[in-house]
Amino acid sequence: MAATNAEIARVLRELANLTKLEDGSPQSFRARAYEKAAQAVQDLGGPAAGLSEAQLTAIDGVGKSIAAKVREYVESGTIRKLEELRTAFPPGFAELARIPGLGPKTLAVIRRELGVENIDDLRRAVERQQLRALPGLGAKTEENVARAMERLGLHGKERRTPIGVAWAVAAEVTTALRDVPGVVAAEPCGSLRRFRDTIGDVDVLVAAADAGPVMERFVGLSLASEVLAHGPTKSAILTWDDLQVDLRVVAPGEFGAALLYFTGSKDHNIQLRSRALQRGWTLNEYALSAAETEEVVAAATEADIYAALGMDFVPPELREGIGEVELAAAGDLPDLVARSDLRGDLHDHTTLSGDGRATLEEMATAAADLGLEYLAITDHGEDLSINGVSRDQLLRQRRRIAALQGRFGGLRLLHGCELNIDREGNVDYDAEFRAGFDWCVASVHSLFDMDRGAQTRRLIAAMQDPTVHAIGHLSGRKIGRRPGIEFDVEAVLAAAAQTGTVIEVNGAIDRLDATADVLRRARGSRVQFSISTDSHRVSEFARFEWGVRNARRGWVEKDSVVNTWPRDRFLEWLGRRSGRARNA
Ligand code: DGT
Ligand code: CA
Ligand code: CA
Ligand code: ZN
Repeated sequence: MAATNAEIARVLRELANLTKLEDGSPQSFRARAYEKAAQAVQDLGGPAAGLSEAQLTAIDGVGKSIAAKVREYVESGTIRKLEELRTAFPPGFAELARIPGLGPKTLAVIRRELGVENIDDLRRAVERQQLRALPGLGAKTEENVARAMERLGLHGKERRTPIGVAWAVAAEVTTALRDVPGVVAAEPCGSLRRFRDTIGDVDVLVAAADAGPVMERFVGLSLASEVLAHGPTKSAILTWDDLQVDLRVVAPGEFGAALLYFTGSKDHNIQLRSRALQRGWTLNEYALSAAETEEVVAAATEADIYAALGMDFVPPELREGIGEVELAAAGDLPDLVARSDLRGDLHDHTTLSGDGRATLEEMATAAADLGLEYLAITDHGEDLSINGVSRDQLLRQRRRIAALQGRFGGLRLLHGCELNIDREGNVDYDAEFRAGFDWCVASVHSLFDMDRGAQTRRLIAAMQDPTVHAIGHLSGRKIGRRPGIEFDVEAVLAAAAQTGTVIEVNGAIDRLDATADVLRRARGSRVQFSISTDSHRVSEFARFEWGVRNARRGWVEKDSVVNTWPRDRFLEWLGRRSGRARNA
Protein backbone atom coordinates (compact mmCIF):
# COMPACT_ATOMS: atom_id res chain seq x y z
CA MET A 1 0.00 0.00 0.00
CA ALA A 2 1.30 3.45 -0.87
CA ALA A 3 2.07 5.79 2.04
CA THR A 4 -0.91 7.98 2.97
CA ASN A 5 -0.64 11.76 3.19
CA ALA A 6 -0.98 11.54 6.97
CA GLU A 7 1.94 9.12 7.12
CA ILE A 8 4.14 11.32 4.94
CA ALA A 9 3.19 14.36 7.04
CA ARG A 10 4.11 12.43 10.20
CA VAL A 11 7.54 11.62 8.78
CA LEU A 12 8.13 15.24 7.74
CA ARG A 13 7.16 16.42 11.23
CA GLU A 14 9.58 13.97 12.76
CA LEU A 15 12.27 15.34 10.45
CA ALA A 16 11.33 18.85 11.61
CA ASN A 17 11.65 17.96 15.29
CA LEU A 18 14.95 16.17 14.86
CA THR A 19 16.30 18.97 12.70
CA LYS A 20 15.64 21.44 15.52
CA LEU A 21 17.88 19.28 17.70
CA GLU A 22 20.51 19.03 15.01
CA ASP A 23 20.52 22.75 14.30
CA GLY A 24 20.38 23.57 18.00
CA SER A 25 17.48 25.96 17.46
CA PRO A 26 13.69 25.78 17.74
CA GLN A 27 13.67 28.50 15.07
CA SER A 28 15.68 26.36 12.62
CA PHE A 29 14.91 27.46 9.09
CA ARG A 30 15.19 23.91 7.75
CA ALA A 31 12.79 22.63 10.45
CA ARG A 32 10.24 25.29 9.51
CA ALA A 33 10.45 24.15 5.90
CA TYR A 34 9.67 20.57 6.93
CA GLU A 35 6.72 21.72 9.05
CA LYS A 36 5.34 23.78 6.21
CA ALA A 37 5.69 20.86 3.82
CA ALA A 38 4.02 18.51 6.32
CA GLN A 39 1.00 20.80 6.51
CA ALA A 40 0.91 21.16 2.71
CA VAL A 41 0.92 17.38 2.22
CA GLN A 42 -1.76 16.92 4.86
CA ASP A 43 -3.99 19.50 3.19
CA LEU A 44 -3.45 18.07 -0.30
CA GLY A 45 -6.59 17.00 -2.17
CA GLY A 46 -5.16 13.78 -3.66
CA PRO A 47 -2.51 11.25 -2.58
CA ALA A 48 1.01 12.71 -2.45
CA ALA A 49 2.48 9.23 -2.97
CA GLY A 50 1.24 9.28 -6.57
CA LEU A 51 3.12 12.49 -7.46
CA SER A 52 6.48 12.81 -9.21
CA GLU A 53 9.27 14.92 -7.74
CA ALA A 54 8.41 17.74 -10.15
CA GLN A 55 4.71 17.60 -9.21
CA LEU A 56 5.60 17.60 -5.52
CA THR A 57 7.87 20.62 -5.99
CA ALA A 58 4.97 22.45 -7.62
CA ILE A 59 2.99 22.29 -4.34
CA ASP A 60 3.12 25.54 -2.42
CA GLY A 61 5.30 24.88 0.62
CA VAL A 62 7.26 21.95 -0.82
CA GLY A 63 10.78 22.65 -2.11
CA LYS A 64 13.00 20.49 -4.29
CA SER A 65 14.98 18.86 -1.52
CA ILE A 66 11.88 17.92 0.47
CA ALA A 67 10.16 16.65 -2.69
CA ALA A 68 13.12 14.32 -3.23
CA LYS A 69 12.84 13.07 0.35
CA VAL A 70 9.12 12.41 -0.06
CA ARG A 71 9.86 10.32 -3.16
CA GLU A 72 12.61 8.50 -1.28
CA TYR A 73 10.12 7.65 1.47
CA VAL A 74 7.39 6.54 -0.90
CA GLU A 75 9.80 4.28 -2.81
CA SER A 76 11.89 2.84 0.01
CA GLY A 77 9.80 3.25 3.17
CA THR A 78 12.39 5.49 4.79
CA ILE A 79 14.74 8.44 4.25
CA ARG A 80 18.50 8.24 4.73
CA LYS A 81 18.65 11.63 6.41
CA LEU A 82 15.91 10.56 8.82
CA GLU A 83 17.73 7.35 9.74
CA GLU A 84 20.85 9.39 10.40
CA LEU A 85 18.98 11.75 12.70
CA ARG A 86 17.23 8.88 14.48
CA THR A 87 20.63 7.41 15.28
CA ALA A 88 21.96 10.73 16.52
CA PHE A 89 18.86 11.48 18.62
CA PRO A 90 17.07 8.34 19.91
CA PRO A 91 13.28 8.52 20.65
CA GLY A 92 13.62 9.00 24.42
CA PHE A 93 15.92 11.95 23.89
CA ALA A 94 13.82 13.61 21.20
CA GLU A 95 10.78 13.40 23.52
CA LEU A 96 12.58 15.60 26.08
CA ALA A 97 12.08 18.52 23.70
CA ARG A 98 8.39 18.50 24.70
CA ILE A 99 9.34 19.97 28.07
CA PRO A 100 8.99 23.76 28.06
CA GLY A 101 12.30 25.39 28.96
CA LEU A 102 14.40 22.62 27.47
CA GLY A 103 15.45 24.00 24.11
CA PRO A 104 17.75 22.12 21.72
CA LYS A 105 20.86 23.93 23.02
CA THR A 106 20.09 23.17 26.67
CA LEU A 107 19.30 19.57 25.82
CA ALA A 108 22.64 19.21 24.09
CA VAL A 109 24.46 20.56 27.16
CA ILE A 110 22.56 18.26 29.51
CA ARG A 111 23.34 15.29 27.32
CA ARG A 112 27.01 16.12 26.94
CA GLU A 113 27.67 17.03 30.55
CA LEU A 114 25.36 14.63 32.41
CA GLY A 115 24.73 11.86 29.89
CA VAL A 116 20.97 12.49 30.03
CA GLU A 117 19.37 10.55 27.15
CA ASN A 118 15.78 10.03 28.31
CA ILE A 119 13.15 11.05 30.80
CA ASP A 120 14.41 8.71 33.55
CA ASP A 121 17.93 10.12 33.27
CA LEU A 122 16.49 13.61 33.42
CA ARG A 123 14.41 12.88 36.50
CA ARG A 124 17.46 11.50 38.30
CA ALA A 125 19.54 14.53 37.30
CA VAL A 126 16.83 16.87 38.63
CA GLU A 127 16.56 14.91 41.90
CA ARG A 128 20.32 15.20 42.39
CA GLN A 129 20.16 18.91 41.54
CA GLN A 130 22.73 18.45 38.78
CA LEU A 131 21.07 20.78 36.29
CA ARG A 132 21.66 23.92 38.33
CA ALA A 133 25.41 23.41 38.23
CA LEU A 134 25.58 23.56 34.44
CA PRO A 135 26.64 26.71 32.58
CA GLY A 136 23.67 28.90 31.71
CA LEU A 137 21.07 26.88 33.62
CA GLY A 138 20.72 27.59 37.35
CA ALA A 139 18.28 26.62 40.11
CA LYS A 140 15.33 28.42 38.53
CA THR A 141 15.54 26.43 35.28
CA GLU A 142 15.88 23.22 37.27
CA GLU A 143 12.75 24.01 39.26
CA ASN A 144 10.84 24.89 36.09
CA VAL A 145 11.86 21.62 34.48
CA ALA A 146 10.79 19.67 37.58
CA ARG A 147 7.42 21.40 37.63
CA ALA A 148 6.88 20.92 33.89
CA MET A 149 7.70 17.21 34.15
CA GLU A 150 5.13 16.80 36.87
CA ARG A 151 2.48 18.83 35.05
CA LEU A 152 2.96 16.94 31.82
CA GLY A 153 2.73 13.60 33.64
CA LEU A 154 6.17 12.73 32.37
CA HIS A 155 7.27 10.38 35.09
CA GLY A 156 7.92 6.70 34.57
CA LYS A 157 4.94 4.42 34.08
CA GLU A 158 2.53 7.27 34.76
CA ARG A 159 3.68 8.94 31.57
CA ARG A 160 0.74 9.87 29.34
CA THR A 161 0.65 11.07 25.75
CA PRO A 162 -1.63 13.86 24.46
CA ILE A 163 -4.57 12.40 22.57
CA GLY A 164 -3.64 14.26 19.39
CA VAL A 165 -0.36 12.36 19.11
CA ALA A 166 -1.99 9.02 19.95
CA TRP A 167 -4.91 9.64 17.59
CA ALA A 168 -2.59 10.13 14.60
CA VAL A 169 -0.65 7.00 15.50
CA ALA A 170 -3.84 4.93 15.80
CA ALA A 171 -5.16 6.27 12.50
CA GLU A 172 -1.95 5.30 10.72
CA VAL A 173 -1.96 1.81 12.27
CA THR A 174 -5.63 1.05 11.56
CA THR A 175 -5.42 2.43 8.01
CA ALA A 176 -2.47 0.13 7.27
CA LEU A 177 -4.04 -2.93 8.91
CA ARG A 178 -7.42 -2.53 7.19
CA ASP A 179 -5.50 -2.94 3.98
CA VAL A 180 -4.21 -6.43 4.89
CA PRO A 181 -6.14 -9.16 3.02
CA GLY A 182 -8.62 -10.96 5.26
CA VAL A 183 -9.03 -8.12 7.76
CA VAL A 184 -12.72 -7.53 8.55
CA ALA A 185 -12.27 -4.66 11.02
CA ALA A 186 -9.47 -2.70 12.70
CA GLU A 187 -10.45 -0.34 15.51
CA PRO A 188 -8.65 1.64 18.19
CA CYS A 189 -10.01 0.79 21.63
CA GLY A 190 -8.92 1.55 25.21
CA SER A 191 -8.79 5.13 26.45
CA LEU A 192 -8.46 6.41 22.88
CA ARG A 193 -11.90 5.10 21.91
CA ARG A 194 -13.32 6.50 25.15
CA PHE A 195 -11.68 9.77 24.11
CA ARG A 196 -9.69 10.54 27.23
CA ASP A 197 -7.53 13.59 26.63
CA THR A 198 -4.32 11.76 27.48
CA ILE A 199 -3.43 8.20 26.57
CA GLY A 200 -1.26 5.65 28.41
CA ASP A 201 -0.89 3.32 25.45
CA VAL A 202 -2.77 2.80 22.20
CA ASP A 203 -4.80 -0.42 21.96
CA VAL A 204 -5.79 -1.67 18.52
CA LEU A 205 -8.12 -4.57 17.88
CA VAL A 206 -8.38 -6.40 14.56
CA ALA A 207 -10.93 -8.97 13.40
CA ALA A 208 -9.44 -11.49 10.97
CA ALA A 209 -9.57 -15.25 10.54
CA ASP A 210 -5.81 -15.43 10.03
CA ALA A 211 -3.70 -13.31 12.40
CA GLY A 212 -0.33 -14.04 10.79
CA PRO A 213 -0.29 -11.48 7.95
CA VAL A 214 -1.71 -8.80 10.27
CA MET A 215 1.11 -9.31 12.75
CA GLU A 216 3.75 -9.18 10.02
CA ARG A 217 2.36 -5.92 8.70
CA PHE A 218 2.12 -4.44 12.20
CA VAL A 219 5.69 -5.12 13.34
CA GLY A 220 6.96 -3.87 9.98
CA LEU A 221 5.20 -0.47 10.15
CA SER A 222 7.50 2.45 9.48
CA LEU A 223 6.30 4.20 12.64
CA ALA A 224 7.69 1.37 14.80
CA SER A 225 10.99 2.20 16.42
CA GLU A 226 11.08 -1.06 18.37
CA VAL A 227 9.12 -4.32 18.54
CA LEU A 228 8.35 -5.07 22.19
CA ALA A 229 6.43 -8.30 21.66
CA HIS A 230 5.63 -10.38 18.59
CA GLY A 231 3.24 -13.28 19.24
CA PRO A 232 0.66 -15.20 17.19
CA THR A 233 -2.33 -13.01 18.23
CA LYS A 234 -0.74 -10.33 20.43
CA SER A 235 2.06 -7.89 19.59
CA ALA A 236 3.32 -4.55 20.81
CA ILE A 237 5.52 -1.88 19.29
CA LEU A 238 7.04 1.41 20.38
CA THR A 239 6.72 4.40 18.04
CA TRP A 240 9.30 7.09 17.36
CA ASP A 241 7.31 9.27 19.76
CA ASP A 242 8.02 6.59 22.37
CA LEU A 243 4.36 5.61 22.54
CA GLN A 244 3.39 1.95 22.99
CA VAL A 245 0.85 0.36 20.64
CA ASP A 246 -0.72 -2.97 21.66
CA LEU A 247 -2.33 -5.05 18.94
CA ARG A 248 -4.71 -7.94 19.43
CA VAL A 249 -6.19 -10.03 16.59
CA VAL A 250 -9.39 -12.01 17.21
CA ALA A 251 -11.78 -14.11 15.15
CA PRO A 252 -14.58 -12.03 13.58
CA GLY A 253 -17.20 -13.89 15.63
CA GLU A 254 -15.58 -12.67 18.87
CA PHE A 255 -14.97 -9.10 17.80
CA GLY A 256 -17.78 -7.55 19.84
CA ALA A 257 -16.74 -9.20 23.10
CA ALA A 258 -13.09 -8.27 22.52
CA LEU A 259 -13.94 -4.67 21.56
CA LEU A 260 -16.03 -4.30 24.70
CA TYR A 261 -13.29 -5.75 26.89
CA PHE A 262 -10.41 -3.73 25.44
CA THR A 263 -12.35 -0.49 25.27
CA GLY A 264 -12.93 -0.57 29.00
CA SER A 265 -12.87 1.25 31.18
CA LYS A 266 -11.95 -1.29 33.78
CA ASP A 267 -14.73 0.03 36.07
CA HIS A 268 -17.32 -0.18 33.31
CA ASN A 269 -16.27 -3.76 32.53
CA ILE A 270 -16.45 -4.80 36.17
CA GLN A 271 -20.02 -3.49 36.42
CA LEU A 272 -21.02 -5.31 33.23
CA ARG A 273 -19.50 -8.53 34.53
CA SER A 274 -21.46 -8.36 37.73
CA ARG A 275 -24.67 -7.83 35.73
CA ALA A 276 -23.76 -10.94 33.73
CA LEU A 277 -23.13 -12.94 36.91
CA GLN A 278 -26.58 -12.02 38.26
CA ARG A 279 -28.00 -13.70 35.16
CA GLY A 280 -25.90 -16.83 35.55
CA TRP A 281 -23.54 -15.79 32.77
CA THR A 282 -19.87 -14.91 32.48
CA LEU A 283 -18.49 -12.05 30.42
CA ASN A 284 -14.91 -12.06 29.21
CA GLU A 285 -12.90 -10.94 26.18
CA TYR A 286 -14.24 -13.90 24.13
CA ALA A 287 -17.97 -13.92 24.82
CA LEU A 288 -20.94 -13.46 27.04
CA SER A 289 -21.75 -17.09 27.84
CA ALA A 290 -23.72 -19.33 30.20
CA ALA A 291 -21.63 -20.04 33.31
CA GLU A 292 -22.57 -23.73 33.50
CA THR A 293 -22.85 -24.90 29.88
CA GLU A 294 -20.44 -22.33 28.38
CA GLU A 295 -22.99 -21.83 25.63
CA VAL A 296 -22.41 -18.48 23.93
CA VAL A 297 -25.17 -15.91 24.58
CA ALA A 298 -23.63 -13.06 22.56
CA ALA A 299 -20.17 -12.26 21.17
CA ALA A 300 -20.15 -10.86 17.64
CA THR A 301 -21.10 -7.24 18.35
CA GLU A 302 -21.13 -4.94 21.35
CA ALA A 303 -24.78 -4.16 20.63
CA ASP A 304 -25.68 -7.86 20.96
CA ILE A 305 -23.98 -8.05 24.34
CA TYR A 306 -25.60 -4.91 25.76
CA ALA A 307 -28.98 -6.09 24.49
CA ALA A 308 -28.54 -9.51 26.11
CA LEU A 309 -27.66 -7.79 29.37
CA GLY A 310 -30.94 -5.87 29.14
CA MET A 311 -29.28 -2.51 28.55
CA ASP A 312 -29.20 0.19 25.92
CA PHE A 313 -25.96 0.42 23.96
CA VAL A 314 -23.50 2.54 25.94
CA PRO A 315 -21.46 4.85 23.69
CA PRO A 316 -17.70 4.36 24.31
CA GLU A 317 -17.26 7.95 25.51
CA LEU A 318 -19.56 7.25 28.48
CA ARG A 319 -17.90 4.03 29.64
CA GLU A 320 -16.20 5.20 32.81
CA GLY A 321 -18.29 3.39 35.42
CA ILE A 322 -19.76 6.64 36.72
CA GLY A 323 -23.46 5.82 36.54
CA GLU A 324 -23.86 4.99 32.85
CA VAL A 325 -24.51 1.28 33.50
CA GLU A 326 -27.54 1.95 35.71
CA LEU A 327 -28.89 4.54 33.27
CA ALA A 328 -28.47 2.18 30.30
CA ALA A 329 -30.32 -0.55 32.22
CA ALA A 330 -33.17 1.87 32.93
CA GLY A 331 -33.24 3.12 29.31
CA ASP A 332 -32.28 6.57 30.58
CA LEU A 333 -28.98 7.36 28.87
CA PRO A 334 -28.55 10.98 27.77
CA ASP A 335 -29.45 11.81 24.17
CA LEU A 336 -25.85 12.60 23.23
CA VAL A 337 -24.97 15.02 20.48
CA ALA A 338 -23.64 13.35 17.29
CA ARG A 339 -21.59 14.63 14.36
CA SER A 340 -24.58 14.45 12.02
CA ASP A 341 -26.53 16.81 14.31
CA LEU A 342 -24.27 19.79 13.66
CA ARG A 343 -25.59 22.41 11.27
CA GLY A 344 -23.29 25.37 11.71
CA ASP A 345 -19.85 26.43 12.90
CA LEU A 346 -19.48 29.40 15.22
CA HIS A 347 -15.73 30.01 15.53
CA ASP A 348 -13.69 30.33 12.34
CA HIS A 349 -10.77 32.41 11.13
CA THR A 350 -9.68 33.65 7.72
CA THR A 351 -6.48 35.15 6.31
CA LEU A 352 -7.54 38.43 7.90
CA SER A 353 -6.26 37.04 11.23
CA GLY A 354 -2.49 36.73 10.94
CA ASP A 355 -2.70 33.02 11.74
CA GLY A 356 -5.55 32.16 9.33
CA ARG A 357 -4.60 30.32 6.12
CA ALA A 358 -7.83 30.32 4.07
CA THR A 359 -9.70 33.25 2.55
CA LEU A 360 -13.27 34.14 3.42
CA GLU A 361 -14.43 32.67 0.10
CA GLU A 362 -12.47 29.45 0.64
CA MET A 363 -13.89 29.00 4.12
CA ALA A 364 -17.44 29.66 2.92
CA THR A 365 -17.08 27.28 -0.01
CA ALA A 366 -15.76 24.51 2.24
CA ALA A 367 -18.53 25.09 4.80
CA ALA A 368 -21.17 24.95 2.07
CA ASP A 369 -19.63 21.74 0.67
CA LEU A 370 -19.94 20.24 4.15
CA GLY A 371 -23.62 21.08 4.09
CA LEU A 372 -23.42 23.66 6.90
CA GLU A 373 -26.35 26.07 7.18
CA TYR A 374 -24.47 28.86 8.94
CA LEU A 375 -20.87 29.90 9.50
CA ALA A 376 -19.59 32.61 11.85
CA ILE A 377 -16.40 34.31 10.71
CA THR A 378 -14.61 35.27 13.92
CA ASP A 379 -11.20 36.75 13.25
CA HIS A 380 -9.09 37.90 16.18
CA GLY A 381 -9.89 41.13 18.03
CA GLU A 382 -7.29 43.91 17.93
CA ASP A 383 -5.90 43.31 21.41
CA LEU A 384 -4.25 40.07 20.32
CA SER A 385 -0.85 41.55 19.64
CA ILE A 386 0.31 39.55 16.61
CA ASN A 387 -2.85 38.40 14.89
CA GLY A 388 -5.41 41.04 15.84
CA VAL A 389 -7.53 42.93 13.33
CA SER A 390 -8.38 46.66 13.24
CA ARG A 391 -11.86 48.20 13.15
CA ASP A 392 -11.44 49.30 9.55
CA GLN A 393 -10.44 45.85 8.44
CA LEU A 394 -13.44 44.36 10.22
CA LEU A 395 -15.86 46.85 8.70
CA ARG A 396 -14.48 46.06 5.27
CA GLN A 397 -14.88 42.35 6.02
CA ARG A 398 -18.49 43.00 7.05
CA ARG A 399 -19.20 44.60 3.69
CA ARG A 400 -17.55 41.72 1.86
CA ILE A 401 -19.67 39.25 3.80
CA ALA A 402 -22.82 41.19 2.98
CA ALA A 403 -21.87 41.13 -0.70
CA LEU A 404 -21.16 37.39 -0.61
CA GLN A 405 -24.35 36.49 1.25
CA GLY A 406 -26.48 34.04 -0.72
CA ARG A 407 -23.63 32.98 -3.01
CA PHE A 408 -22.91 29.73 -1.18
CA GLY A 409 -26.10 27.73 -1.55
CA GLY A 410 -28.06 27.69 1.69
CA LEU A 411 -25.12 28.85 3.81
CA ARG A 412 -25.76 31.94 5.93
CA LEU A 413 -22.60 33.88 6.79
CA LEU A 414 -22.47 35.58 10.17
CA HIS A 415 -20.04 38.36 10.88
CA GLY A 416 -18.32 37.82 14.19
CA CYS A 417 -15.15 38.34 16.15
CA GLU A 418 -13.01 36.41 18.61
CA LEU A 419 -12.52 38.93 21.38
CA ASN A 420 -9.74 38.77 23.96
CA ILE A 421 -10.64 38.70 27.65
CA ASP A 422 -8.27 40.97 29.53
CA ARG A 423 -7.17 40.86 33.17
CA GLU A 424 -10.46 42.30 34.46
CA GLY A 425 -12.75 40.57 31.97
CA ASN A 426 -13.02 43.48 29.54
CA VAL A 427 -12.92 42.75 25.82
CA ASP A 428 -11.72 44.56 22.66
CA TYR A 429 -13.12 47.72 20.98
CA ASP A 430 -16.14 49.38 22.62
CA ALA A 431 -19.68 48.21 23.31
CA GLU A 432 -21.17 50.07 20.38
CA PHE A 433 -18.68 48.66 17.90
CA ARG A 434 -19.12 45.16 19.29
CA ALA A 435 -22.90 45.44 19.01
CA GLY A 436 -22.42 45.61 15.24
CA PHE A 437 -21.37 41.95 15.12
CA ASP A 438 -23.78 39.06 14.64
CA TRP A 439 -21.77 36.81 16.93
CA CYS A 440 -18.92 37.39 19.41
CA VAL A 441 -16.79 34.68 20.99
CA ALA A 442 -14.63 35.90 23.89
CA SER A 443 -11.54 33.93 24.85
CA VAL A 444 -8.62 33.97 27.27
CA HIS A 445 -5.34 34.31 25.36
CA SER A 446 -3.11 35.76 28.08
CA LEU A 447 -2.33 35.81 31.82
CA PHE A 448 -2.71 32.07 32.37
CA ASP A 449 -1.07 32.22 35.79
CA MET A 450 -3.41 34.52 37.73
CA ASP A 451 -5.02 32.98 40.80
CA ARG A 452 -8.32 31.14 40.80
CA GLY A 453 -10.37 34.01 42.20
CA ALA A 454 -9.06 36.48 39.64
CA GLN A 455 -9.64 34.06 36.74
CA THR A 456 -13.18 33.32 37.92
CA ARG A 457 -14.01 37.04 38.18
CA ARG A 458 -12.48 37.62 34.77
CA LEU A 459 -14.57 34.94 33.05
CA ILE A 460 -17.79 35.98 34.75
CA ALA A 461 -17.24 39.65 33.90
CA ALA A 462 -16.79 38.72 30.23
CA MET A 463 -20.02 36.69 30.34
CA GLN A 464 -21.91 39.60 31.81
CA ASP A 465 -20.97 41.74 28.82
CA PRO A 466 -24.15 41.76 26.71
CA THR A 467 -22.19 41.78 23.44
CA VAL A 468 -20.44 38.50 24.30
CA HIS A 469 -22.38 35.49 22.97
CA ALA A 470 -19.96 32.68 23.80
CA ILE A 471 -16.76 31.90 25.69
CA GLY A 472 -14.14 30.22 23.49
CA HIS A 473 -11.78 27.47 24.72
CA LEU A 474 -12.76 28.05 28.35
CA SER A 475 -9.53 27.06 30.12
CA GLY A 476 -6.99 27.95 27.44
CA ARG A 477 -5.11 24.70 28.00
CA LYS A 478 -2.92 22.99 25.40
CA ILE A 479 -2.93 19.30 26.26
CA GLY A 480 0.54 18.12 27.28
CA ARG A 481 2.00 21.61 26.93
CA ARG A 482 0.14 24.15 29.02
CA PRO A 483 -2.32 23.63 31.86
CA GLY A 484 -5.51 25.66 31.63
CA ILE A 485 -6.35 28.56 33.92
CA GLU A 486 -7.77 27.61 37.28
CA PHE A 487 -11.29 28.81 37.97
CA ASP A 488 -14.36 28.06 40.07
CA VAL A 489 -16.24 25.75 37.71
CA GLU A 490 -19.57 25.90 39.56
CA ALA A 491 -19.57 29.70 39.66
CA VAL A 492 -18.63 30.01 35.99
CA LEU A 493 -21.29 27.52 34.87
CA ALA A 494 -23.91 29.27 37.00
CA ALA A 495 -22.99 32.58 35.37
CA ALA A 496 -23.18 31.01 31.91
CA ALA A 497 -26.70 29.75 32.64
CA GLN A 498 -27.79 33.04 34.18
CA THR A 499 -26.41 35.29 31.42
CA GLY A 500 -27.29 32.92 28.58
CA THR A 501 -23.64 32.79 27.49
CA VAL A 502 -22.78 29.80 25.34
CA ILE A 503 -19.83 27.65 26.45
CA GLU A 504 -17.79 26.55 23.45
CA VAL A 505 -16.52 23.01 23.05
CA ASN A 506 -13.42 23.68 20.96
CA GLY A 507 -12.65 20.76 18.66
CA ALA A 508 -8.91 21.38 18.18
CA ILE A 509 -7.44 18.10 19.37
CA ASP A 510 -4.75 19.77 21.44
CA ARG A 511 -7.43 21.87 23.18
CA LEU A 512 -10.69 19.89 23.70
CA ASP A 513 -11.88 22.80 25.77
CA ALA A 514 -14.24 23.10 27.70
CA THR A 515 -12.92 19.83 29.10
CA ALA A 516 -15.10 16.76 29.51
CA ASP A 517 -14.82 17.14 33.30
CA VAL A 518 -16.22 20.66 33.16
CA LEU A 519 -18.95 19.63 30.71
CA ARG A 520 -20.09 16.82 33.01
CA ARG A 521 -20.49 19.27 35.83
CA ALA A 522 -22.99 21.21 33.72
CA ARG A 523 -25.30 18.21 33.54
CA GLY A 524 -28.87 19.07 34.41
CA SER A 525 -28.21 22.83 34.24
CA ARG A 526 -29.51 25.25 31.62
CA VAL A 527 -26.04 25.92 30.22
CA GLN A 528 -25.92 25.96 26.42
CA PHE A 529 -22.98 24.85 24.31
CA SER A 530 -21.52 25.23 20.86
CA ILE A 531 -19.24 22.70 19.22
CA SER A 532 -16.79 24.72 17.15
CA THR A 533 -13.80 23.91 14.99
CA ASP A 534 -11.85 27.16 15.48
CA SER A 535 -10.66 26.51 11.91
CA HIS A 536 -7.68 28.46 10.64
CA ARG A 537 -7.60 26.44 7.39
CA VAL A 538 -10.18 24.52 5.40
CA SER A 539 -8.94 21.08 6.49
CA GLU A 540 -9.68 21.96 10.11
CA PHE A 541 -13.43 21.59 9.66
CA ALA A 542 -12.57 17.93 10.31
CA ARG A 543 -12.19 18.97 13.97
CA PHE A 544 -15.97 18.64 14.34
CA GLU A 545 -15.42 14.95 14.97
CA TRP A 546 -13.14 15.62 17.94
CA GLY A 547 -15.33 18.35 19.35
CA VAL A 548 -18.32 16.02 19.21
CA ARG A 549 -16.44 13.17 20.85
CA ASN A 550 -15.28 15.42 23.66
CA ALA A 551 -18.81 16.77 24.14
CA ARG A 552 -20.15 13.20 24.28
CA ARG A 553 -17.53 12.31 26.87
CA GLY A 554 -18.87 15.30 28.79
CA TRP A 555 -22.46 13.90 28.60
CA VAL A 556 -23.61 16.85 26.46
CA GLU A 557 -27.10 16.34 25.03
CA LYS A 558 -28.06 17.28 21.53
CA ASP A 559 -30.62 19.93 22.32
CA SER A 560 -28.26 21.95 24.56
CA VAL A 561 -25.89 22.50 21.61
CA VAL A 562 -27.01 25.66 19.81
CA ASN A 563 -25.33 24.78 16.52
CA THR A 564 -27.42 21.62 16.17
CA TRP A 565 -30.42 23.85 15.65
CA PRO A 566 -31.69 24.41 12.11
CA ARG A 567 -30.76 27.79 10.70
CA ASP A 568 -34.10 29.46 11.29
CA ARG A 569 -34.32 28.36 14.90
CA PHE A 570 -30.73 29.43 15.49
CA LEU A 571 -31.19 32.84 13.87
CA GLU A 572 -34.43 33.46 15.71
CA TRP A 573 -32.77 32.64 19.03
CA LEU A 574 -29.80 34.83 18.15
CA GLY A 575 -32.08 37.71 17.21
CA ARG A 576 -33.97 37.52 20.48
CA ARG A 577 -30.75 37.28 22.45
CA SER A 578 -29.12 40.23 20.67
CA GLY A 579 -32.31 42.26 21.02
CA ARG A 580 -32.27 41.70 24.76
CA ALA A 581 -28.63 42.78 24.80
CA ARG A 582 -29.40 46.02 22.94
CA ASN A 583 -32.15 46.90 25.38
CA ALA A 584 -29.96 46.09 28.39
P1 DGT B 1 -4.57 4.03 29.28
O1 DGT B 1 -3.90 3.12 28.30
O2 DGT B 1 -3.89 4.10 30.59
O3 DGT B 1 -4.83 5.38 28.74
O4 DGT B 1 -6.03 3.42 29.61
P2 DGT B 1 -6.78 2.17 28.99
O5 DGT B 1 -8.18 2.24 29.47
O6 DGT B 1 -6.57 2.12 27.53
O7 DGT B 1 -6.11 0.94 29.72
P3 DGT B 1 -5.20 -0.26 29.22
O8 DGT B 1 -4.44 0.07 27.99
O9 DGT B 1 -4.40 -0.68 30.39
O10 DGT B 1 -6.25 -1.41 28.90
C1 DGT B 1 -7.17 -1.31 27.84
C2 DGT B 1 -8.49 -1.86 28.27
O11 DGT B 1 -8.37 -3.26 28.55
C3 DGT B 1 -9.01 -1.27 29.57
O12 DGT B 1 -9.69 -0.07 29.39
C4 DGT B 1 -9.92 -2.38 30.04
C5 DGT B 1 -9.20 -3.62 29.63
N1 DGT B 1 -8.40 -4.12 30.74
C6 DGT B 1 -7.05 -4.07 30.87
N2 DGT B 1 -6.67 -4.63 32.02
C7 DGT B 1 -7.78 -5.03 32.64
C8 DGT B 1 -8.05 -5.68 33.88
O13 DGT B 1 -7.16 -6.00 34.65
N3 DGT B 1 -9.35 -5.93 34.16
C9 DGT B 1 -10.36 -5.59 33.32
N4 DGT B 1 -11.62 -5.84 33.64
N5 DGT B 1 -10.15 -4.98 32.18
C10 DGT B 1 -8.88 -4.70 31.83
CA1 CA C 1 -4.51 1.92 26.52
CA1 CA D 1 -2.86 -1.42 26.56
ZN1 ZN E 1 -8.63 31.58 20.51
